[in-house]
Parts: sequence; structure tokens; C-alpha cells
Amino acid sequence: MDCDAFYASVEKRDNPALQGSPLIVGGGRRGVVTTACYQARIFGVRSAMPMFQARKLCPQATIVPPRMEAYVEASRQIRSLMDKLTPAIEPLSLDEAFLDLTGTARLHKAPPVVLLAKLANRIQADIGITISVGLSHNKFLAKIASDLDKPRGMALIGKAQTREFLKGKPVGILGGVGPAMQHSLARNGIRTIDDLLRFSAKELTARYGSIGLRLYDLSRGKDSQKISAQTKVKSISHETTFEVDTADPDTLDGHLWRLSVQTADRAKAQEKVGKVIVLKLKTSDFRSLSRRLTIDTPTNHADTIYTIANRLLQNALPHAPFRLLGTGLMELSAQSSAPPIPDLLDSEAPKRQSIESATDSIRRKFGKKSIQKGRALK
Ligand code: TTP
Ligand code: MG
Repeated sequence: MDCDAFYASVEKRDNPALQGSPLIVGGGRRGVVTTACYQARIFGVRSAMPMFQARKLCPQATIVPPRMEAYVEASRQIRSLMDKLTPAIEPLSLDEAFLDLTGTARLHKAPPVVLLAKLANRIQADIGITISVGLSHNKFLAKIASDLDKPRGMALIGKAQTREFLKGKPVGILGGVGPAMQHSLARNGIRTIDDLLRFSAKELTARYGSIGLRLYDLSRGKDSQKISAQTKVKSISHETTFEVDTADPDTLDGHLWRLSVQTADRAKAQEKVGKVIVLKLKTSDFRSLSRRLTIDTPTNHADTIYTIANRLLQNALPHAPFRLLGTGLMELSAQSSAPPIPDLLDSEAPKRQSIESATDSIRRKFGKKSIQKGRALK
């Protein structure tokens, strides 16, 4: 299940004046769109778009800054409703999770599709936002299905429909096949699922290693990955492979921020904090580099992850150009309900704002350096 225009939906719920007109959540230091409601999307506004472009496309939109604490709270409430359906839940981010409903029909005396429709109604009634659901016989198909019918969607890909569904689809719909992989596949004439079907497992493995074998399975609608409940998680990370290797500090910095936000978002969804911040790099000659730093206060704040990963990146720049960049958190522990607030922020942060947005405002007020001083770096 995946919430519809999550941050924007929470904002509209909390401020009825925003309802019925285009809304963009974002801005701040980076000046990009975090998310846009579906009305704003009609005008072409998208996540990660520069704000000046979004304003041009949709001048009538209201723009509000993110309020992370409200989203974390909504995410927790959604989680507690999902907990009633199954113990096998794997959150992917604040607004998205896999639920394994195998064997729950007998317990709840209703098939998964009914349970999920009830869940969607319940979330709308109790929490005031809408979700979209994808139901299928494995994870990668369920994820695809969750996007098919958005917003307020309910899409099902049954076993018997799987081959027909995948026919003619671009390889980009497969999980993990990003722009770089698409490019590499296209060089071998593979653009659609049908193109993949022409190759044997052996051929794909020879060309692409273990990913090749996974592509062989996915193109046949097979995915044996289990839904892993959060107890097993040892580290939380996000990485990206560039379409073209890069040494450009601005490009790397942009990706680093985005990856830090994604890592933080995933950690928050799992209510985890990490003591070790990791930067992962792959050079253009395929060497893997990993840099890490232990901090005093375990965190799941994007800003802290970014600040530290950025330091690590600066030291690693002599190894550029890079083909892959990633950020991660390790040595995870459970996030206590009231996370300790660093001293610097304690006196400055407005009560209602989240620590994240407080960090941003402190930065804006006192400059980039101030935040590094406030963090107890080892
Ligand atoms: P998504 O589920 O990707 O997007 P969404 O919920 O806004 O819209 P959709 O209906 O298409 O699912 O992401 C969930 C939230 O994560 C989103 O509301 C804002 C945040 N987010 C970012 O902060 N940066 C990003 O680049 C993206 C894509 C999302
Ligand atoms: Mg969503």
C-alpha cells in the first residue's frame, strides 16, 4: 500500500483552507518540490522539480514547507491499523509498506482484497488521507500494481494475468531497473519485457551477473523475495547508479541530499535510529569505497546524515569520477518516543516544528557551519 500524495494529503487534512486547490509541499533550502497534490500534478508539477519551474507551471498553487512530525505521526497511525491485519509488514518509507496477507483469510474471515478495501476505508475515516493498494502474488508485482490505479486505487494482478500484464511493458517497470540499467540493457537491444524473454538465464547471468538472473525471473513474473518484518533490519541505506559517471560536486551534492532524505525517511518509517553513518561509492573503474563515521547521538535526521556523508564525500573526491553513490545508517536501535534534542536546537527550535525543519531554520539563520558545531562529531 502507498499513500496518495502523502505529505500534501496530510497538509490538506490539517488545513481545510487548502482543500480543493493545487498544493505543493516543498521549498526551503533546496528549493525543490517534495510532493504535489493531484490537482497540482495536472499542471505537470512533480516531486524533485525545481520550485521556480513548478511555480511557472502552476502559479495558482499554494506552497507550504514540510512538517515532518505530522507525517511521522500519520505514518505511525497507519502502521497501527496495518498491524491489526498481519504481523508481516515491511515499511519502505513513511507512506509505503508491503503487507503479507498469506493465511490471513481464515483468521479474519475475509479474503485479502476485502481486508485491504476495509483498511483503505478505515485509514480515510480515521486518519483523513487516502491510499492506493496493489494486490498480487509477489512483492514486485504488488509494488507495480500499487501505482496502476492511483489515487484511491485498488489494482490486482492475479497469477493467471501475470504474463499478459507484463507483455510489451518497458523494462523500467521492474524493481531496481533504473536509468543506468535501462541504458545498459538497451545497448543489448533489451527495451521491453518481451526482449528479456528471448534470453536464457545463463546468457543474462553472463552479461549482468546476479541482477541478470533476477531479471530473468522478474520478466516471467517470478519473485521469491519474502516480506521481511522490521526486526531483521541491520542497516538502512539508499543508493543510486548514475547514467553517466560524474565528478561534478554540485551533481554529487544534489544526489547526496536526496539519498540522505530517503535513508532518513526509511529509518523514520521503521522507527529506527543509527549510530554509524555510511557513505558508499563506486568509482568509474568499479572499485567500491565505503566510508563511515560514528556519531554520539544515534539519528534518523536527513540533515545529520547529509552533513556527515558530505564530509566523507569531500574526503573521497580525489577518487572521482563515481558511478554509484549511496548513504546509509548502521548500528540501528529503536527510536525512543521522545528523541533527545541536541542542545543547540533545544533553545532555538520553535516547539511545533519538527527537528528537521528546526535544523533547516537554524541553518538559514546562522549559516551552514553552525549545524556542524552543534553535532557532536567524533
Ligand atoms: P511517494 O509515495 O513517492 O509520493 P506521494 O505519496 O507524494 O505521491 P503518490 O500518490 O504518487 O504516491 O513519496 C511519499 C512522500 O515522500 C511524499 O509525499 C513526499 C516524500 N518525497 C520526498 O521527500 N522526496 C521525493 O523525491 C519523493 C518522490 C517523495
Ligand atoms: Mg505515496
